[in-house]
Formats: sequence, structure tokens, C-alpha cells
Amino acid sequence: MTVNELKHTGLKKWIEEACTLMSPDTVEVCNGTQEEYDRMIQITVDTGLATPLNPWLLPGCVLFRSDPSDVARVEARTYIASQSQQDAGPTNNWVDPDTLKKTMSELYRGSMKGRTMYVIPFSMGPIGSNIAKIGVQITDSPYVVANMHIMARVGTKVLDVLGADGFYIPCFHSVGKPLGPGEQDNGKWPCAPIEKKYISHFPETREIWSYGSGYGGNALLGKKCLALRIATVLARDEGWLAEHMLILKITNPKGEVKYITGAFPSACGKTNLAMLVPTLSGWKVETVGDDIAWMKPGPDGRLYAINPEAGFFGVAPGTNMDSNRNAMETIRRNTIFTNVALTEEKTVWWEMIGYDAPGKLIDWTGKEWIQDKNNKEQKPAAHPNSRFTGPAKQCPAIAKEWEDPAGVPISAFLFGGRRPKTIPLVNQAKSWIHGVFMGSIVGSEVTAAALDVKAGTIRRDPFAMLPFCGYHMGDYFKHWLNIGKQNTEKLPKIFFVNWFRKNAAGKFIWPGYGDNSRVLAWIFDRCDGNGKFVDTPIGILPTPDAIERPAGVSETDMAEILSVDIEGWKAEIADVRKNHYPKFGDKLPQELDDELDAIEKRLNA
Ligand code: GTP
Ligand code: SPV
Ligand code: MN
Repeated sequence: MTVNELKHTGLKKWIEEACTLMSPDTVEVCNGTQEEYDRMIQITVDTGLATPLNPWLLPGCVLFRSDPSDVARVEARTYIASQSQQDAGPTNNWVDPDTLKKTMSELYRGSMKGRTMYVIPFSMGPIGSNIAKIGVQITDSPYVVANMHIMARVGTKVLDVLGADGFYIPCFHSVGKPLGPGEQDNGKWPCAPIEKKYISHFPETREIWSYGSGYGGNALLGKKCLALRIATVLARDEGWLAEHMLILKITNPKGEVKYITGAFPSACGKTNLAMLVPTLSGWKVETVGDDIAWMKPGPDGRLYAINPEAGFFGVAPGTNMDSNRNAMETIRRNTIFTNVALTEEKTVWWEMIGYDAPGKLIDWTGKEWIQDKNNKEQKPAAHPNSRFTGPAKQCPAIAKEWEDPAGVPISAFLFGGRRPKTIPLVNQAKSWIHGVFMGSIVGSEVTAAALDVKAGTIRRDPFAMLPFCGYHMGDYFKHWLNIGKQNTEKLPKIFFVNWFRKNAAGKFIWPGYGDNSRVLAWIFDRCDGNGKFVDTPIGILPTPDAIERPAGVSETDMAEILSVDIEGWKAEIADVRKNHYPKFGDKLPQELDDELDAIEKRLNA
């Protein structure tokens, strides 16, 4: 389709202006067909950016290697450009929107020379659902077009819903690497240097401008930019929740069903939990979403969640047939791999895939790599944030209601992070406010999902939303408290979980993955007021025998991960009081300050 054929005059005008600014050689409006997807992949193969994988073993799959400056989100280059700096709050980078638009317009000027401008109409959420939102992304990256085909609903069917004057969120994206006459990418991943990358959000005008990165959440603008940063602002204004949460369906041996969402920071186990294969017999877990949940109160007063995405952009390392069989099955075909290692058979390999590297590999930087298990210094063959992009509908565990436009009613919220000490395996909040307090103090060891944050250190990541909240985090806490003022009995119960406790030898005490079903079973029962528990100063904990112990976890281990570490908690609370809560100034809701006092009092009693 050409731009002239577009019915939406506002959209047409916006594209024409973008064309004038960015000077692409040609413009193409994406229709979302298989032919289009195949053509995008072919273009990237022809320009040396993609390697087709073995058609017998991984049909329809390709591998990309990006640039070392472009392997993850860049938080220091991510901006919330609200009119006032106060609205972006202490946890976001802020630049005055007019200044930022000026700077970025200069970068966009001519940035698509020698390339095609693709216009991608996309829907986050099932097309036509009243929870769904429409965006239109302009991009010069066929890699992005192909990924968007998997991650969102794209093409003509979205334009049909948009009509002649529908609302859409305009999203600019350019990799920031114009081509000279006759020049081609020639195998070199196009992007701009870090200091020229910008991932910008204009919350008041609901716009997204991204420049200089072709990777993941920086470039697939429906995901973190629209479905979280812009959506949090819409959700605040319209009374709903846009969260960095997986959504799972769990069925107990009696056939009773509940839906649970969980917010864990990036690379802390959402995809794995969403696709878990229970080790508890008779229980079943199915997937509704693995990264983002949009939740609105339904007519019955319960909160209903939809997964706005259509695919999984999942962490490859650590994914194997034991840890996540469902993900492994999902990515057998029609999958885009980015920054994993290539085998001689033209298949993929990554650290902890479940078997040794078969022979000579090409690592994520494009160099030959031979596994040397005696060399503890050997660099990984796959980048720690290497990812797969796979269609959700290919997941064997996908729940039948995953595309239900009405969403699924949520019974429990989980919060968690990577905490080697102090935080117990599971802890139920005593009240909604206590739960919001727990969400507000989430801390986690930093992972490789962001390029510019030092991995391994613990940082506070409230609600797992630190890099994803489009407004002042103090107001966001308030918004959560307000949600709790509606329909008190029908609210989900709130739990804090931690799969990452370590022993003195630095080994995980809890085996995690499928064994997390044991914790989910207790949570399921607690939602109905069942399950054995003790009321403690930090919250409601299972009794030591309430959760069936998995193989390899001794009684002492279990007692340790279910104990209340009074001294550790005192230090935790002191840290929140000194280093975390003061950041929010007078935007910190009084209720949370009171909750801090209350828990401190209980710990000292
Ligand atoms: P994003 O896509 O970045 O938002 O990540 P995510 O939260 O979906 O994390 P994911 O499920 O991809 O897991 C990230 C890493 O944590 C992988 O290497 C997993 O193998 C590992 N992991 C996931 N669940 C567990 C668990 O229960 N225990 C342990 N020890 N590791 C886990
Ligand atoms: C995350 O970092 O939380 C992700 C990957 O899910 S990205 O889409 O790159 O943000
Ligand atoms: Mn994520």
C-alpha cells in the first residue's frame, strides 16, 4: 500500500512530514502479510545482517548479530520528556520536550537516506478490543518490521480499525545510519554510537521518538515504550494499570482455575514462570503473557488482564528443556534469534542450553569460538542478553483465553527480584497497602538486560517498573493505592516471592523453575483463605510444612528460606528509609511512610 491510499488524513500528513525530515529513498506501508515478513528477512539476508538457519532443524528461523553498543536497553539514553521535570520524577531522565525535539529533529534530518521507510500500523492487544491501543511506527529497519510482525498485531487490519480519524500513538524510529549512494550495510549492524542514541517519550502528546538503536525495547516501540511508558500515563489518567508483569493461568487438581500476574525486573524469571511445567502432580500452568499486563476493572469489580503483545522477546541463556520446555518448543520454527551463537550445522547455541557446545561455533560477535570448560575466563558464546523473538501462538502452553478481548480475572499479584539474602521464598502482604509497600521497595541484583547499569549490584526497582514508568514514581505509588480503594474484597491478593536465595557457597538454595509450582500452589490456596500460615512481622509466611519440599532442599534449607531474618529486615528497612523513600520527596504517599513505621515497629517488638 502507498501513503496516498491511506484513508486517515492525520496519519498521511504525519508520514509526509516524517518523509521530508528523514529523506528515505522509498516509503512502504506495511500490510502484515507473510509475504511481507519473508521479504523483510530476505532483505536482511541479502545485506548480510541475517543468517538463515538450518531449514530442517529450525524451519523459518534466522540469526542476527547486533553491534556491541546495541545489545540491550540503554537506560541512560531513555527520556521522559514531560512539560515539567517534576512530572518525570526522580527515577527518569528528563529533557525539556521542545529542546529534545529540536536535538532529535537534527539527528533525524536525512537519517533514512539510502533506505526504505516502513510504516507499521500495529495494535497492542487483540485488534478491535476496547482495551487495545493502536500505534503507528515509522522505521528504516527491516529487522524491526519482522520483529514487530511477531510481537504485535500489524498491518492492514489495524488500519481498518483506525478508520479515517481514529486515535493512534505516533512512533518515530530510525537506526541513525543513512547510506551513501550505492552503499549497503554489508553485514554491519546499523546503529548510532551510544551518545547519539535516544529513546524518548512525550507523555502529554503521547508520542515516542527513538533514534540510533535497532535493538529490543529501544526499537520495537510497541513494547516498553508504548505498552509501558506511554501506557502507564494513559492508565493513570483513565484508572487502570499497565504493568511489567507476566500473566499465568493455574489449574489445581480439582480443576479450579485462577489467574496470577507477576512483576519481576528484567531477566528475573517472568518468561520462565509464565511457561512453567509444574513438578507438583495434578497442577497445570498455562501462559497468557510473559512480560506486560494491562489491567482494567471489569463489570463485576474484579481486575481483568490482557497481554498486549503477540510474541515473546525472551532471554536465551538459561533456557533449556529442563528449565523451560515450552519456550524451547515455541522457538523451533518462525523465530528470530539475536546475539546467540551459531553452530556448524547452522543451529543455535547458548550458555546453559542443556548440552555442551557442539564443535566450533561462531559467537555473538561473529568470531570463531571453541568451548573450553577449563578456562573460567572464557567469554560467553551468546551475549548474556541474547534473545529469541517467537510467536506466542506457537507456545504449547498458551492458554486458550490468551487473546480474549475481555481479559482474564486476576486473583493474585506477585512481586519479586533476585535477592541472595533476607527476602523469604514467599511472603503474603497483610493488606493492600502493605502489598503496595512491598512493591514499592522491590530490590534486585542488576542483570544484563540494560547495557549501562552495572550487573550484579542490588538496586531498588519498584514494581519492576524503574525503567518503564512514564511519570513520577511517587504518583505511580499513589495510583496503586487508589486502585486499592475500589472493590476492596475483589482485589487480587499480593505476594512477594524470591527464587534466588543463596547459601554460604553461593549456590541457589531453591531449585526454581518447575518447582516454583509448589509456591504457586500455596498462593492459590491462600487466595481462597486456605493454606497453612504464620503471621510474622514482615507478612504472612507459609509454615515450614505448608510447601512440599522439592528434591535437594533439606528441612534446614526450607527453614532458612522461610525464616524471618529480623536483623536483615532491619537493615532493609533502614536502607529504604535512608536511601530509597527520600528520593520521592513529598510525592511519597503518607500511607507508605506509615507502613514503613509499622513494619519497623513490628521488627523491634
Ligand atoms: P525480561 O524479558 O528481561 O523481562 O526477563 P524475564 O523476567 O522474562 O526473565 P526470564 O524468565 O527470561 O529469566 C531470566 C533468567 O533467569 C534466565 O537465565 C533464567 O534461566 C533465569 N531464571 C528464571 N527463573 C528462574 C528460577 O526460578 N530460578 C533461577 N535460579 N533462575 C531462574
Ligand atoms: C526487558 O528488559 O525487561 C525486556 C527486554 O523485556 S526489552 O524489550 O529489550 O526491554
Ligand atoms: Mn521485560
